[in-house]
Parts: sequence; structure tokens; C-alpha cells
Amino acid sequence: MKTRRVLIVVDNVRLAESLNKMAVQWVGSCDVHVVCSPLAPPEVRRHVSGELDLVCDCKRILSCYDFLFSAHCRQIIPSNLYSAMPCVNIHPGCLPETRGWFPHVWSIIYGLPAGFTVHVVDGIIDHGSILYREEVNKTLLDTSESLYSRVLSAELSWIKDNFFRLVNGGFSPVPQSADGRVFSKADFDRACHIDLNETGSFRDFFDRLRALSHEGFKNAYVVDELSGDRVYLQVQLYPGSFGVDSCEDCK
Ligand code: 0FX
Repeated sequence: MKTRRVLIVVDNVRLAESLNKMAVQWVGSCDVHVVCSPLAPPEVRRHVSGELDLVCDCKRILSCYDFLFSAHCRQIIPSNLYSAMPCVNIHPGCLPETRGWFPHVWSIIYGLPAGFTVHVVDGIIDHGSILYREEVNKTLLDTSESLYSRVLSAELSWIKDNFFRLVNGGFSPVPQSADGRVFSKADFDRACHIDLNETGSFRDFFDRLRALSHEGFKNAYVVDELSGDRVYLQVQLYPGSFGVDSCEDCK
């Protein structure tokens, strides 16, 4: 069988670091090149071997590669690429339930499944036929950060075990159903604004707050009515046994 020339486009730091290490180990069995798109955050560039613009470098990509794998690539894959070569995307959420931005956040807020989906790229975001979908468990102890980390670990473990099978066409595409919802960055920004006069159950508030708690990011906030300034908040959740304090400071 002819060795596939594979292009991985990755714009996520943790995935970039691990995929680059995997590609080194694959040398000899698979011809893989790991790059980022022009929209990648600066930290990603340390882990990849260059940058390719999926629009401007389209001709070059078509002549040098015969399979494209998008791993949280932020650039939209143009039709002249996905109509001429197999293009597959790994989405950090379960499709079709959570299309779009930060899927695990909506999994917590709306009680939807969390996980990842590997799908064929077509002209609509997170819409193409599904090649593989895996759910990860989520518990009441999860925040955005812990659930997201579990999803990334599951993605990497699957890629490590299944990449050759994927590039050699070993997964059958199953069309997505029309259900599900597309979550936008604007939806996330709206969820971040907590209206102090909003009423609801404490469970809804607890879920929303932990879904927006992610170290390093200022997400959820309330507005100080006097100054107009934002006050940011996030939760820390601790495990404990029934009736027993597990927090040393609480003793
Ligand atoms: O790379 P990625 O994990 O994924 C995002 C989208 O969720 C995904 O659907 C799309 N296919 C891909 C191209 O981009 O996103 P990130 O590295 O920007 O953010 C990682 C996590 O960090 C995010 O899931 C939640 C958290 N985060 C991120 C930002 C920018 C926050 O909590 N607040 C933020 O403002």
C-alpha cells in the first residue's frame, strides 16, 4: 500500500506538543507533517514544524499531501481542500449535540454528553459524517478545566491508537442527524455575564459557575452596580466523604 502523506494542522498547545512527539515515533511507518494555522496562539508554534495557511497555501497542500487531519485548527478548511482530498476534524465535543465553541462547557450547563468526535469535514462547521465518537464521564466534581483535560486526554489516546487506521480509511462515515445545536463564542460570552437579579435553581447556578471555572481564564462575572466594574468569580470543588471534611483548612 502506498504510504499516505499526512498533514496535521493543530492550533492547540497540549495537542501540538503530543502530536509532534507521536509524529516523531511514526517516522518510517507514516509520512506525517505537523503544522499550525496562522490563527494558532504563539505557544503552539514551539511544538510544530511550521505554519501553513489553508487558504493561501492550498495548492501546495494539495500537491504535497493526500490526507489532512485538523486538530482544533482555528482556520476554516476551504472547499477546494476538502473537495479534493480527505479532510478529517477532531472536535472536542459529542456531535451532533454540542457543535461549535467550548463544547464541554455546554455539556455541564445543559447536561449533555461530553467527549470527542472524529468527523469528515464538509462545508458546515462540525457537521460532516461521523467516523468515531467517544463519550467521557463527567461528575458533579467537574469544572470546565477538569472535564476539558479529560476530553483532551481521551482525544490523544484515541489518536495514538487509531491514527494509521484513520488515514487508511478504516472508519466508515455515518451521516450526522440534524439534531444538536451550534454554540458560538457569543453564547459563551453571554453565559459569562451573571445577572445578580436572575432567578433559578441553585443547581443551575452551580452548574453554570463550574462550567465557567477554568484556571487562567476570567470567565464568569457579575457587575458591581455602583462602579460598573466587573467582579470575576470561579469555583473550586473538593471531594469528600459523607459527613467528613476532607479539607485540611476546615478542621
Ligand atoms: O482548541 P480549543 O480546545 O477548541 C476550540 C473550540 O472549542 C473547538 O470547537 C474548535 N474546533 C477549536 C478550533 O477551538 O480551544 P482553546 O484552546 O481556545 O480553549 C481551551 C479551553 O480553555 C476551552 O475549552 C475553555 C477554556 N477557555 C478558553 C478561553 C479562550 C476559557 O475558559 N475561557 C476563554 O476565554
